[in-house]
Amino acid sequence: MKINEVETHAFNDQRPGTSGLRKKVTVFQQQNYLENFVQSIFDSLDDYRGKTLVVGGDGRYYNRHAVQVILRMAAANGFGRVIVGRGGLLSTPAVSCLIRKFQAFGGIVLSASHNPAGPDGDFGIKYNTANGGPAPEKITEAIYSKSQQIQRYLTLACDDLDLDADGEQQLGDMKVEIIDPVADYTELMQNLFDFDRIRALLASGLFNMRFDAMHAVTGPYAREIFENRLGAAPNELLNVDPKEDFGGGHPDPNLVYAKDLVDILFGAQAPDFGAASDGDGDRNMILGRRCFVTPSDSLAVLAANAHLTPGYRQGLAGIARSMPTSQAADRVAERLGIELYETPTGWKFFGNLLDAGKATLCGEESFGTGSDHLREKDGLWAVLFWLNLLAVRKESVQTMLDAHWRSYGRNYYSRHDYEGVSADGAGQLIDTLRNDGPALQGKRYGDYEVAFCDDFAYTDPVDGSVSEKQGIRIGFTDGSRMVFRLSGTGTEGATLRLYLERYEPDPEHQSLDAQDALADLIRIADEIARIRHHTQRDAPTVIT
Ligand code: G16
Repeated sequence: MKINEVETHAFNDQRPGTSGLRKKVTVFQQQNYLENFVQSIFDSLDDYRGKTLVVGGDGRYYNRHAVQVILRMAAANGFGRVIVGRGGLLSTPAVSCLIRKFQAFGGIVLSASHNPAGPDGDFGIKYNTANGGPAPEKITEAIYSKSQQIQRYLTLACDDLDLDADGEQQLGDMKVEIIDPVADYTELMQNLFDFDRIRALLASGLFNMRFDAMHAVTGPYAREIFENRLGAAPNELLNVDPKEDFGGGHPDPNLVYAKDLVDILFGAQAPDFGAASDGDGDRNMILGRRCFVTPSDSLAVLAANAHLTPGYRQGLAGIARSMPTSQAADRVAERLGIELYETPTGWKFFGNLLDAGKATLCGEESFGTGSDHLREKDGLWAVLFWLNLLAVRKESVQTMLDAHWRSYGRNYYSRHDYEGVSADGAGQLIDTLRNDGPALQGKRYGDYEVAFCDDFAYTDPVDGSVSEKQGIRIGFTDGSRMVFRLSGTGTEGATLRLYLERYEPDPEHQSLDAQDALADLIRIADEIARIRHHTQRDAPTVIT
């Protein structure tokens, strides 16, 4: 089959963000835009000829087209085999699972995660390396650098392949293997958790759950795992048919965008357990009856109880969390006598710690939890982990949470997002804090005294690489914190994130609403950073 060398010109906006390249679909639809980025990925890699690539995405609009483009380009660039999920579908954790299981050279994930989809929505593309995890910064920077020099891309002149029939097809010298997107991932989950016990819990008649796939990629996974393997009733699963526009929704599993599920769990005759995942299946939200578990608390509870599951019975090597995630897990690590690692935002920063066996569990405040079973965060894994613990402890989610707080203290926590604000204003806010912040030390705001203010920098303990300017931290003498940073995943203007945290050791004061408990810090944050002035907004867009 003839290899075509197509002339092209660089686009200057192809620097990957927190998690790959995310743009509006209309940006990706520009002539050669997708092809340029795919060729830049290949041009930044060495020694992949004849090797295996895994390709799949969350099924959003443009997914199928992108898979066809990548297949032709992978063949023209000399890959030996590409494994593709049927219909072009693979959740992000499933891509990670397949890369590891089949010892692939790497993988390409097509997703803009929880961002809305459709012709006017977002699309994204991300490269994962042989360990199954997102490419580290040195590779994403190399991809960007190639994208700025690109003059040609390679492709094959041929028709689209049939993505819907399992089995092997030939594309030039390359094999394309279409596989069931769900099977290998399901097998991995079965090895980690006690499916018999969870099945018994679901069959007991005493326990009801709801899982909301939000019309995104976890639908088929949830059907196979919860319904077929664990015996959940069909009405316990919501929105399990993946749609190219996610049913017009915003598949971000949080209190705002998963409102239908939240209403069910906080309504009359609420079920015992609720959970949701996002567009590409790597995020999770955990709910109990009239109870919300923050992702930071979820990490801490999973870590404290991990020994109750088959997969983690041997104990944990260490715990890692992103810097803005609350310090609840730190207390668990301390009690377990294991190391706690604080990394910048972005799952890619956990990769080295997991590969080196330094951390077993990882978590982020952005509804991401995972472990060394993969190199991506994993939504359904977290749901199964909770179900396994509930099946063993035979307690409600709220009871488990209360017991955890009584034992370790409660880290009240909230994130306030100001989405789509002016990039200049948000940039000024951060610059001002960066310059003037250190002088805040010793200043008092009501009951709070500033202990330090810095711009978080991280030195990777495995390879020594340094990542700077990862968020402004203001710490107070009582251990409370606030963090300001700009999101690296938005596609419009800038998104300012404010993370707030206050520690409460006294069980008598652990049942406040988080916003009430954090009210003073919220006021102080505005006073210090002049949020309203810089964002021109009176209130955050999303509070979680
Ligand atoms: C991505 C990254 C996460 C990160 C999140 C939010 O998640 O994989 O590590 O925490 O974005 O990043 P930011 O605060 O920069 O917007 P996902 O689920 O969007 O791929």
